[in-house]
This record gives sequence, structure tokens and C-alpha cells, in this order.
Amino acid sequence: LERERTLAMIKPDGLSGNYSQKIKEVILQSGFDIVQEAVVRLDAERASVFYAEHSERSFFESLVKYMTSGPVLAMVLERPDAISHWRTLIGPTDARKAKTSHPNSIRAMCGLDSEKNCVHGSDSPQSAAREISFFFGDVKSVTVEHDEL
Ligand code: YYY
Ligand code: MG
Repeated sequence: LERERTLAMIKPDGLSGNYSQKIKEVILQSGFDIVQEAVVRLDAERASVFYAEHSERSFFESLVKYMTSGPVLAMVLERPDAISHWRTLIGPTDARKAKTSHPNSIRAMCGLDSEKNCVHGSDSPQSAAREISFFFGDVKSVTVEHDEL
């Protein structure tokens, strides 16, 4: 399997609950390199853009409120098969279900319910690319200025 990158995020309850160290241990023990990381405070507009695919869902307003309730830790993780490997490690969206069906998952460890589920992971190569540039910019878009020539 090729090395690939995914966007992982520790959500506000994960940071305020002091789970980042424990989560980073799981990340490193699972063979990921943490390529970039940043603590970011999202405002409502940025959180809405991040979760734009869910803008018509009934939980959207509450989700945006939650995601802006405190800082998040965004990380670019790299290893072979990173996207699906990280999704498996975090477990199902609903942390209550995670606690029974995936007790060793990260969401079982630090999530609360289907909204406050502690961590995020990209779900496809397309969303990984979009979410990595959302937080860290798109290196491929850097242009060289030639106005001195
Ligand atoms: O990718 P994942 O985070 O596992 O779930 P999504 O179905 O993409 O939903 C994104 C995000 O929306 C979820 O992490 C919490 C929130 N959410 C919610 O608040 N209530 C739901 N019933 C479903 C999702
Ligand atoms: Mg998703």
C-alpha cells in the first residue's frame, strides 16, 4: 500500500478533556507520522465551510456551535493506507455506539454521543485533500512571481 495523508482533528471536547496526549500516543503507536499540526480556533463561518456537506441536516447548527466552542487540534497524518486506517481507529460516528461495538476505538475512549465525538477523520482521498488545504494551505497552489523579469 502507498503512503498517503489524512486530516485528523481533535475536537473541542477532546482538547478540553485533555485527551491529546493519549490520542497522539495511539497515533504514533499505529505507525503514523504527524507531518503537520496546529491548534486552531474555528469561527462559525469556517466551521460551516468545513462541514458544508452537512449544511442541510437538522444537526448542522448545533454542530457548528459545538465546533466553535473551543480550539481544535488539526493534524496531517501519514502512513500507508492512512485514510481508512485512521477511520478504523476512531470508530463509528456515534460515540455511544462506539463504546459498545468498538470499545478500543478513540471515540469510545473520549467521545460522548453522535455530536461530541472527540475526533475527526477524512473519509476519502478527495476530502483528505480538501481538509488538509482547509487547515494548512495547498502547497501545489503556490505560484512563482515573475514580475522582476
Ligand atoms: O465522518 P463522521 O464524523 O464520522 O460523521 P459524519 O456523518 O460525516 O458527520 C460529521 C459530524 O456531524 C459528526 O462527526 C458529528 C456531527 N453529527 C451530529 O452532530 N449528529 C449526527 N446525527 C450525525 C453527525
Ligand atoms: Mg464525515
